[in-house]
Amino acid sequence: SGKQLLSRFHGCLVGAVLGDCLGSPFEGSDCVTYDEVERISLNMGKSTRSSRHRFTDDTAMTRSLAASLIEHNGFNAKDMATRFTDEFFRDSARGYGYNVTTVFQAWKDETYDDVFQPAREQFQGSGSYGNGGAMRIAPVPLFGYNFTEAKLQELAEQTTLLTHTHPDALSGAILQSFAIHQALHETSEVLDTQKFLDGLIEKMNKVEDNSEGVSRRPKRPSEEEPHPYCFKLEKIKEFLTKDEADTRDVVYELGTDVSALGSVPTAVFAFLWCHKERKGLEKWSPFEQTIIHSISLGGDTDTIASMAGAIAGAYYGIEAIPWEWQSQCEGVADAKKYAEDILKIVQSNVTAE
Ligand code: R7I
Ligand code: MG
Ligand code: MG
Ligand code: MG
Repeated sequence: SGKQLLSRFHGCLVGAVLGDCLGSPFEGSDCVTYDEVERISLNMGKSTRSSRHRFTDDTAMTRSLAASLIEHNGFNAKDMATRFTDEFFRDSARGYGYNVTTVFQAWKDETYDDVFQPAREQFQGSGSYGNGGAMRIAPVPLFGYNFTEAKLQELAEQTTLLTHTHPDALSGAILQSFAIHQALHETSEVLDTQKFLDGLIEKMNKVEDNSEGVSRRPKRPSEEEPHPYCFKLEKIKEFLTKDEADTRDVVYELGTDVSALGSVPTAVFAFLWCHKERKGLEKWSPFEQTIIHSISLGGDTDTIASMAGAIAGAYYGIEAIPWEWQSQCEGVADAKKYAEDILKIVQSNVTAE
């Protein structure tokens, strides 16, 4: 129903903001205990007013991406690039990745002549493999709620190519889009996590085979693992067959770094792992577990918690997200407005067809 869908759209973008805000105090640290997450990110026992959490670049770029899709009813490269850049120069102290800021500078200097060129020149021409494309992708699967797999992939690639051209960055953004898209469409109350992963593996196999990739997609240099995302999704399947997972094993196998390959599968894992009640997290709901567990893995905590939060929010809906958490985080009301505007477009596009 319409209401249920609005709840999922709200949940997705609010989940993304919350993960970013609550995860950012721990970005770059080692594994974090659940107690520390509760004390610092959740301000347990403290007044919430005085300790509002700021969002970082993850949310800043998500907002620009959403606003651009809404304004143009789809992808407009120059407009999206302009919004990313204006936002960066308006408020650059949001913890942006170091290299992506040179893309913003080049756009500004070259007056957005060829918006795709600066990203191609990153890292001596191999392109950034950072998770910056994936971290801001949530509006894409919302906007593409009724899209085919191929169309959703294309939109994810277009928005990512503005700053990240490395195949790993593209595939990471595509995987995160598929994960949110599946979560939005998932109606069973008890999730079949193996089936959820099989769905992602089937889609990512095609992506990684490169058979259906768009022509401008750069070829992946021959590497040890030809299907690195599918490989990690299989690892997640293994973890999920067990009752407990050692954090060090998860970090070792899946990663918690700023690369797309070392963080997007981890976010998918956190969502699926926390669908069941987990040791040490008994007092929390599955959505809450997802955020807390994501942060506890350490490393790129804002981004992993944000991506996991977006998937979880898309599945559990806004009702699953505690008001207390929402009120502590900057940008929640705006996230809801973006979700509503995107849903309106999705629904009017259906009527128009
Ligand atoms: O991907 P990006 O937008 O960064 C996002 C991350 C998130 O964690 C945010 O929360 C924020 O903290 O930053 O920005 P990029 O600058 O494109 O990539 C991030 C980092 O990944 C770079 O600064 C590099 O350290 C690393 N990196 C690479 N290193 C070597 N070779 C990305 N691509 C390469 C590469 O090809
Ligand atoms: Mg950040
Ligand atoms: Mg193959
Ligand atoms: Mg980060």
